[in-house]
Amino acid sequence: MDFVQYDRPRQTRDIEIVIQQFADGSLKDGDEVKIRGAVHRIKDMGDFAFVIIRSPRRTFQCIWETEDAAQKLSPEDWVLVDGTIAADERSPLGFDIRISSVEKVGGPAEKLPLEISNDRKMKNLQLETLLDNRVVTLRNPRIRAIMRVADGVMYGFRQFLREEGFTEFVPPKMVMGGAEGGADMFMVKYFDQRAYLNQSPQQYKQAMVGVFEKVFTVGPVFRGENSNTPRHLTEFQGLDLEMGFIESFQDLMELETRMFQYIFRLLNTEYAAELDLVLGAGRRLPELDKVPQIKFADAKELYAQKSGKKITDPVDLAPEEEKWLGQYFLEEAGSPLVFVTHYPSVKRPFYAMDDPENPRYTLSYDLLLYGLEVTTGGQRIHDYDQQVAKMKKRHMNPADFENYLTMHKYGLPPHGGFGLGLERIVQKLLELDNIREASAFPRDRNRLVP
Ligand code: AMO
Repeated sequence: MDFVQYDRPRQTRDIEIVIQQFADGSLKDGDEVKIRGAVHRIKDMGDFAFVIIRSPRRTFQCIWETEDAAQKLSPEDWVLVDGTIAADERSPLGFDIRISSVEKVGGPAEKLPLEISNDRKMKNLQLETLLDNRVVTLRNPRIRAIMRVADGVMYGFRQFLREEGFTEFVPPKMVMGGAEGGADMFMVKYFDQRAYLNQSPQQYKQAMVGVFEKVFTVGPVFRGENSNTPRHLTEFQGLDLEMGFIESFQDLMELETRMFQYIFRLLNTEYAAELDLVLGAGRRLPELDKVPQIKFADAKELYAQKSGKKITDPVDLAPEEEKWLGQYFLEEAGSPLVFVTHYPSVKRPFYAMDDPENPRYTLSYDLLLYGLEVTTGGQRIHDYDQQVAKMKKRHMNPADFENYLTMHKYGLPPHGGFGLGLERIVQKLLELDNIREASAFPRDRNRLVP
């Protein structure tokens, strides 16, 4: 019988290990090393060449004493390199690698349509061109650093919530209807009936409160947003959580503040190289200390008062108003985050709990990050009769929501939660003009490829 031999020692060829060993002194000038990666760029110097190799998190320089390097290798060749350490203080790693032999194990069948190693040329390209060629443009060090930061935000979200005692679950993506209003859902043919792509895990995260009390989920959320704006995708990654036994929706804002503190610190430490590449050398995210909160109605007043403009829409914040509020609290409180609380009931879904002190408003909030809404959250109605009454007040037929109401019928604790859009967070943290830059393979009104 054959068995899988899973514990044989493997040669990693990992440059990160070489760097560590050079730093701790176990590798020295002249020692043999083996590494792997993609050929990022070749600089032919006549009787030798600089070969820049790209590994998953960096690019580094090798020296190849050969006269025809550019004939033997081309950009995007995948190579196994044997060589020796050539200590050099001018090198960012403290050493280059002198190549003794190269084995090519993969490579392009055609010349690349873009010079992905040329940052200047890449910066001048239209976003659509970058997106059309995403399979290769994602390999550009700056662009892939954006995706690594997205990894960091998801990692921080999951890690933080686990430490807080939350359990991860996976909701279905194909559903019969929506909880957010249902207007902008994508329909799919489901055998001989209609199904929709879920526009939020809302119903499922609430139901899971009855199972695990504190839950979260990370996954795609679909919105048939017809508008092509710099902040909307038709498929985005939702970071959603829900928790039971809250005393008030203030508990949610406290949790979210600590969550952002955790994510910022994680990015500043473990993702520093990526922040250097995207924001500029040495730039880090601010230490979050005090995060302001303001009631929706007061925020409207404040904007009108300070900007001298009239309140046109009393129940919603326009993008310019969000931007202005973000700037105001950044200047006044030094905070990139501001919670806007007590949104008007008419603008919130049927599940939002109204404020008993003033039922025109809800116990809910939006969180702005540098002036863009990145979160919606709040306390939900957990009592069956109260939920049915609110539906009726809205001229909704509770019978149509029988499925949603099952959890209320059989009992839920007081609870609330919030949902964040991953790409919007990355967009704002990395100062990107367009949300599409924050998605590896964005989906919008006009884009279904690559
Ligand atoms: P909401 O609809 O506000 O709330 O969505 C939550 C967050 O998701 C992000 N977002 C988007 N990101 C990119 N493209 C879009 N088209 C898009 N739409 C929304 C935003 C937004 O803040 N169930 C509630 C959440 C809750 O109360 O728990 C909900 O879906 O960052």
